[in-house]
Amino acid sequence: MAGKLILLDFWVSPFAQRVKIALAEKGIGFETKEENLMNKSPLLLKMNPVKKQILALIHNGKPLCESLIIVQYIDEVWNDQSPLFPCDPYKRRAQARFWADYIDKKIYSTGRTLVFIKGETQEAGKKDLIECFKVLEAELGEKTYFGGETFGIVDIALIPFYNFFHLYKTCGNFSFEEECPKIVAWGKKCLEKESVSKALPDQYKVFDFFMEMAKKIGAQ
Ligand code: GS8
Repeated sequence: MAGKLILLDFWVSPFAQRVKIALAEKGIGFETKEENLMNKSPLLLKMNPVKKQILALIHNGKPLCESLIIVQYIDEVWNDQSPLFPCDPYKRRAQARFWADYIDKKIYSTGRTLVFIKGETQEAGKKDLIECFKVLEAELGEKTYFGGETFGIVDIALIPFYNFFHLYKTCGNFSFEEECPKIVAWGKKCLEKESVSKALPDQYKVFDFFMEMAKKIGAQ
C-alpha cells in the first residue's frame, strides 16, 4: 500500500522531476499541488520550514525534503521493485551517491550563472558547465546508464537537466552534440522511458520560463 502521497510541485523544477521519475519507476501514484515560486503556499512553508524551497513530498501526512533524499526514501520504502540504487556497497552504492551529489552541487548552480549573469562571469559559467558535463561523460563511458544496464539514481539526478540543454546551449552559444555527444545519446535513451518522458517539461517552455525570469530580474 502506497498510502497518501502529495507532491508540492513546481512544473519546471528539475528537483521535483526527480521525485516524479522515481515514483513512476516504482509504479506509485501520487497527487500534485502546484506551487508558485514567488508566493509559496503556507503548506509548503509548513512542510519545508528550514529551507522553504520547492519541493516537498508528503507521505501519509509526514513531510520529506531534498530531492535526492526523497528518491532514496522512495527506494527504501518501495524496495520490492525497480531498485534505484545498486546493491554493492562500495563500488556501486557509494559511487552512485558520489555522482548524484556531484550533479546536485554543480549543474543547477553553474547553469544559473550561465543563464542569469552577463559578461565574463557568464563565460566562466559556460566553461564550468561544459567541463562538468565532460566529467560526467567520462564517468558514463560506454555504459547505457550511469549504473550500467540499469536506470538508477545517477540517471535520475541528471536527466531533468536534459531538457535544460536547449536553454544552456542558447545562452552559451555552444553545441552539446559537439561537446558531449555521449551525454546527448544517454539523454535520448533515458527519454525512451515513460517515467522520464512524462516527468520532463517541454524544452522550449523551460527556455521561455527562464528567459522571462531573466528579464524580470534584469539579467539579459
Ligand atoms: C533544491 C530545491 C530548489 O532549489 C532539492 O530539493 O534537491 N536541493 C533542493 N528549489 C527551488 C525551485 S526549483 O528550481 C526553489 O524553491 N527556489 C526558491 C527559493 O530557494 O526560495
